[in-house]
Amino acid sequence: MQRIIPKPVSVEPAPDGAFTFTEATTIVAQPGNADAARIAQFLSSLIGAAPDKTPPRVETTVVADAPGQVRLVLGSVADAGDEGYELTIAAERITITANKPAGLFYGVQTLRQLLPPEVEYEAAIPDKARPMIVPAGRIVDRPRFVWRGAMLDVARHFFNVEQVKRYIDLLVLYKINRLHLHLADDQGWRIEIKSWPNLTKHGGGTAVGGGTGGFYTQESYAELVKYAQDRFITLVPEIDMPGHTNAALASYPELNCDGKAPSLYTGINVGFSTLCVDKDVTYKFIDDVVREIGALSTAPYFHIGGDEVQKLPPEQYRQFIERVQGIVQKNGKEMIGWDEIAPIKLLPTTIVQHWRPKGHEGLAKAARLIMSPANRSYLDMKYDKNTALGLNWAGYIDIRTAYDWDPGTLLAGVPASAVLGVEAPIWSETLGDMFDVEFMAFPRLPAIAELGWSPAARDWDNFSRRLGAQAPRWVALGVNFYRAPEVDWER
Ligand code: TNX
Repeated sequence: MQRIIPKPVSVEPAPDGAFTFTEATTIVAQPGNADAARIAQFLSSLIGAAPDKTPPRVETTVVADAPGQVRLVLGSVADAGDEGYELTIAAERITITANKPAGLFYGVQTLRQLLPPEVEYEAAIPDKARPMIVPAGRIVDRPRFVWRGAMLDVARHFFNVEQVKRYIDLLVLYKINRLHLHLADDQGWRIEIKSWPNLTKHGGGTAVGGGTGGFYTQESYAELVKYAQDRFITLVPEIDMPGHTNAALASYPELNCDGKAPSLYTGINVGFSTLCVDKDVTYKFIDDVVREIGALSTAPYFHIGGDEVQKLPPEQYRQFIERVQGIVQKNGKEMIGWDEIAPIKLLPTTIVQHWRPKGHEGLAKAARLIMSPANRSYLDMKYDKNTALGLNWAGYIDIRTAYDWDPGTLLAGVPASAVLGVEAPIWSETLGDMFDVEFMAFPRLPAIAELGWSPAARDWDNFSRRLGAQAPRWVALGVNFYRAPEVDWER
């Protein structure tokens, strides 16, 4: 019970007793609630995946309390908010109670970490079958922050629907609730825009190093939105502008000030491209893009990037961001931008995403902030000088560096109340497939997830023990993780 990541608010193991899953175990979902039924089904499939186990029957109607049940109850739990839960395990039954389905889902993720790793692997060796026992006790839990994010750069290298679903599957283990997708950059445009078809037809066809790229059709993006939503993750779309736009500029000559389309770009430089901010067609283009993507998302957010613009004087940059902020607002979304937008006049709903370790201008006045300092939370930074993958412009990030900081107090002058939470971005200049992504994300992603969920107190030795205990589960899931030398990995 003391191994859970992110660390729960309170864990009280009982002195003795345990619940045993048997053929007779049933999972009773809150009657009449489709989310609760889906979550019950998730738990049932998990148990059914272990060797020799049948998936427990799921009940979705009113069923009398009886021994041998796992009950998922929507009720009223004090101080649990929309995402908290209470998990009670006794010999007779397991009960998860929450105010909202998200809380039931997180309670199930906690229970999952108390189950043996065989539940993660359908093809586990049958003679390894063991009785499935969970120790008795009580866990009361709720998140510290509302924004517990990961980001995947699908522009530098493209990751297809199945790959993104796999990443989502791993994120839910650690109670992440936002997946920000960096959908366009110099090297590729990755989402179909029906009114500007050449963006993907031409601009989606390559990647860093000159691969074939790829893109999401609107239908496949909608499928991802749904897949994430069913797992209580909000997809946050980003179209970076006015810089990081070579793929768009290459696809439509009219977006360039000189009316000439540049070639597609497959290198890894930044800062050289910009939309033509003086042309009306640029704003028509942005409006179409925000409207079409906005219609596909259940998210109230639209991320406009806004980073690393080297080709515009500050005044032109300011005017551009203010105008785009209006377009995003008109389309019913809250704007998010990287921290270069902070000095500008922002709406109270606009969210600033802090990333530059030294870029603090204007942050103290931001009403809403996401913390993703590159020297702590950038999962594409190398672990140390020997890491083959990744970059090192923000330094090396070992596990302790990723873990040992506080998003609430990192920035002097920023009130804790303005901090929405944390995010762990993965930029993919050097990462070509999910094996690479997983190697950089694990084990640092769980560290950032804990900063987002758990109370502020940090204890490296305790965290490192809990992290080491995750290894058999990652092995069962086939996660290509880095066995960082500072952690004692369980076999
Ligand atoms: C900086 S983070 C960038 C990205 C790069 C990343 C590589 C940010 C807002 N801009 O364009 O991919 O560094 O670590």
